[in-house]
Formats: sequence, C-alpha cells, structure tokens
Amino acid sequence: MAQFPEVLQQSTLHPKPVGLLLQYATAGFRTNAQHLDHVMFRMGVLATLRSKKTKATIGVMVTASHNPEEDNGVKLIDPMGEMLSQKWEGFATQLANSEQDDFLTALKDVVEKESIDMSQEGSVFVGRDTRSSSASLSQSVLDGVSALGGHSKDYGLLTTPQLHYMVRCQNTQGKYGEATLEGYYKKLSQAFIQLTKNASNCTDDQKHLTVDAANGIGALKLREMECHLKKELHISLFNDGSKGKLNHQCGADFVKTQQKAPTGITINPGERGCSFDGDADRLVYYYMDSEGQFHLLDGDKIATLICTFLKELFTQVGLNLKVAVVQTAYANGSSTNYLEDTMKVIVRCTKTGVKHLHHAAQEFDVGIYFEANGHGTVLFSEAAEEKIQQLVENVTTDEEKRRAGLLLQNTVNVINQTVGDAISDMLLIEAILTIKGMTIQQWDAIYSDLPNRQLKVKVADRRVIDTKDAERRAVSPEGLQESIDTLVKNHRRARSFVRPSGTEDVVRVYAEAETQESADALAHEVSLAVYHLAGGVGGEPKLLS
Ligand code: NG1
Ligand code: ZN
Repeated sequence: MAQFPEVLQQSTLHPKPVGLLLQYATAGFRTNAQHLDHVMFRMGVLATLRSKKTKATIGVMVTASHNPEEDNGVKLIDPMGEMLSQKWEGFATQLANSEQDDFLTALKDVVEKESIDMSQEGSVFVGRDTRSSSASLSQSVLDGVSALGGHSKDYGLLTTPQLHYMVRCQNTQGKYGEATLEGYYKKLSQAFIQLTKNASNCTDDQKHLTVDAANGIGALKLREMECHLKKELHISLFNDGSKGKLNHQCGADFVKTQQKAPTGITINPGERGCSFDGDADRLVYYYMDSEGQFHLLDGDKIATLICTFLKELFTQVGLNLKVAVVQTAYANGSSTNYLEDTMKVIVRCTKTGVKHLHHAAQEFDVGIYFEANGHGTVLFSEAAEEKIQQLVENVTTDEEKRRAGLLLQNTVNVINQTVGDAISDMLLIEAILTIKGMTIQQWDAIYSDLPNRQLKVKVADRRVIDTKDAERRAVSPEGLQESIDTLVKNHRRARSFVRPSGTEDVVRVYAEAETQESADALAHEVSLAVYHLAGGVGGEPKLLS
C-alpha cells in the first residue's frame, strides 16, 4: 500500500514516549496534554481508516471536557454523529499504545481485520476546544489524516456537540442540516423562536438567563449565536474565558459535584442560572431561594421536565409512542420513582458513559437520556419523526392538534440528536419553561431529590473492582458488596454503589439517603469499606466536615 511508508515516516515526527500506555475509555483518550501528541497523530490515521471503512466522514474532537486546563483528550465521531463503535475503541487503544517500531504492524493489522479498501477516499472533520494545547494537538490529528492521504476539514474552535452535528449533516447530505456553524445556529435558533413565539405574556424578566460557560468554548459559541436568537432570550454570560481558568471553580461538573454555585457569577434570588462544562456538552440549572439557599436542577430534573412536556404533547395530538427515559445508577432515586410511579414511563438503567445511554435510547420511539451530571439528549426514531410530520402536513388535522404538532416538530429541530449539547438542551428547557409559563421553582417542585453524596477513593489498582447490574452491584473484591448492603441497612431510604472511574484513577462512591447527614455518613462508611477491601492508598478517607 502506497501510503504506508509515508505514514511511517510522518509518525516519527510524533514519537510515542516509550512505555506509555493509555486507554480509549468512557470518553476517548484523556490525560496530561504533554503525553498526547503521538495519540493525536495516530487518531488522525485511525479516523481516516474508519472513514475508508464506512465510506463516510468521521469526526475527531480535541478536548478534555471538564478536566483541568493542563489535560487534553481526543474523541472520534462515527458517521451519524454518534460515539465511535466499541470494536474500534479497541483498535484505537492498540494504535495509541504500539511502540514506534510496531506502529506499522498495528496499523496493517486493523486494515486486514476490517478488510479496508485503501484505495477508498478518506474524509475527516476536526474540531478543538479552547485549551492552549488544543491548536497544536489538532494539527497533529490533521498530520495523521494527510499522512494516509485523507481529506480533512479543520473547523477550528467548536463545541464537541457542534462537531457531532457537522459530521451527521455531512453524512446525511444536508438532511439533518447544513454542515456549517451558521447552519447550526440557524437550525437551532429558528426552532427556538418558533417554539416560543406564541407563548403569551412572557416578560423580559422571564426571558433572562445567567450562563456560566466554565471559561470554555461554550462562551465563544454562545456569543456567536446570540444575534440569531433575536432577543427572545436575554443571556448574561459569566466565566467567558476572559479572565478565569477553564473549569476552575466553575462549570457543570464543579456545580454538580460540589452542589454549589460557580464562582464568578452574580445571580439574584429566584433567577435562573445554568452551567456548561468545558466543551459544552453538559448542562445543569440552579437558583438561589430567598434565604440564599442553593438549589440544583441536574440531568435527572432536565430529563423529567422534557419527558413531561413531550408526554403532554403526544396526548394532545393523540400519538401513541413508546417513550422511555434512560438513566445510570447515579440518577437520584426520587427521579426514578417519579418517572415510573407517577409518570408511568419506561425507565432503563445503563452503565455510566453516554454511549451506553445513547444505545439504550435508540430502542424506543422517543428515548430521553441524561446522566445526572447533565449530559444527555432526546432521540426520535425515524418513524416517530414521520408521524409528527404527517400530523402537521395533514390538512384534516384540527387547529389545536396542528399547533401541538408544530411544537413537536420544532422540539425535534431544536434538539441535537447526535449527542448531549449544552446549548441545544438550554434552548429546549428555556422554550419549555416559556411555553408552560413555569418558573424554575415550579420545575424544581416536580419532585424532591433525595440528599446524596459522591466521593472518590484512591486505591492501588481500581480494576480490582468489578461490577454488574448496570454498575449497581460490585462482584469483586470479595466481601465489598456484602459490606455495602449492611451499611445501607443502617440508613433510611438509602442506596449506595461503587465503581471504578473511566476517566480518573479513582473509585467513585455514591450514596443517597433520607437526610444529607445520613447520605454523607453512608458515603463515608462505604468509602472506608472500599479503602480497606479494595487496596486503598494514602490516608483513610475522612468524614466531610
Ligand atoms: P467516570 O470518570 O467514568 O465516572 C465521568 C462521568 C460520566 C461521563 C464521563 C465522561 C460521573 C459520575 N461520571 O465518568 O458520567 O460523563 O465522565 O465525561 O459523572
Ligand atoms: Zn464535556
């Protein structure tokens, strides 16, 4: 194959540090940016192979999402805008970890195993976040693509979900939208304006939203989008990257894990605030009450609001669709109970990581999936989209049904169905609150969260923990699950589970219970069990003070 000598030669310009081993995990490769140059080059090569194999454009996003500024990472995007197939994750790990001398053999192995026709064209879209390391790392991706003779399009600065959108637009020949930033802004903002235009008596106060952009790419992209929103949404943008550090004391991950407002924002009692993460694929909402108490509305609350809205519209138009909400074990127990018992919708629980939720959601006419941390979206089956369209186009549909049908159609258009998208999710939530004339407090009151706590425990090797039942039970090390079961029994309305993180070298502990004290105590007790039974390192976990 004519390209191989070129790849080999180019790869020496992006040498792999001997012995460095990384894994394509929950969200691609992620580590300190200094160790990633060879990975980027090789992922450019792999994306080109994937493109030749699928005869479609593949995306490569350079970002480390909510990780600190010093880190970086890379994710590959498959033809319909979804995450890379699991089989190819294995190839990604194989290519990233092969030593310099073995690189060509590893590459040829993928070509052979997948019977790739090397004469096929390769096409790769590349995007990056605002990290200082991202520009040169994305250049290494581009080098990898060109070494294998592929065509690339460098979009430069993009949010992760924007790149997913571009890939899908390209591979559907524009059916999903136009593969440009302008196309993205137009599609989403037109749908938002259509959704909200008939909402009566919406005051300027209600149109106001405070956004914490985590000092990341979301700030730049939201600014670009603002003019398309035609003042239908008044955004006060904080943590826009002009002074603060990326994801530092701000952003969706900080707010969710610390359960407090980000630094750097001003928010008055009762006003709505929301936070993006560093690459704008996660979103959480919050408000302060009149006593200055902070209230978080996370991915579970977002899923519930969207589900309520969609179910009401389906009832109004008389569409009988199979609707499900997909969650992970981190979903608050109250949300699961509310969805199953009060709303009577199907609830599925999958392993952590959006690819698992996404796949599960694809099994339904309408699959609403959100991780508690605010990463999620809604998927509509082709059949569901067609039914909605027929309803709107059918001249015999009565006026009221047509209005509801149009709302559904614009809801489909405002949603980025490829992956969780903070901007798109934010517009959908703002539209729902406007249409329903609902305040954030009323949204929050749909159900009350059970107090909960998430902790991390350092162990020598987190792989000693194996889980089953969508990560809700530990099968190893021996005795750990029994200990957790015993500890849970001492608390009211309690639940707890542990799992090794896929993005950090820690074991995560989750606990919820009737009171915050009880949830904190249980999380601490379970952390101690992990520390003692799973090879804890450093000092014993301390009780939060
Ligand atoms: P890990 O580190 O595997 O828990 C975290 C999040 C995931 C997902 C990934 C990718 C939690 C508890 N875990 O994974 O939901 O978003 O990062 O970013 O929030
Ligand atoms: Zn992210």
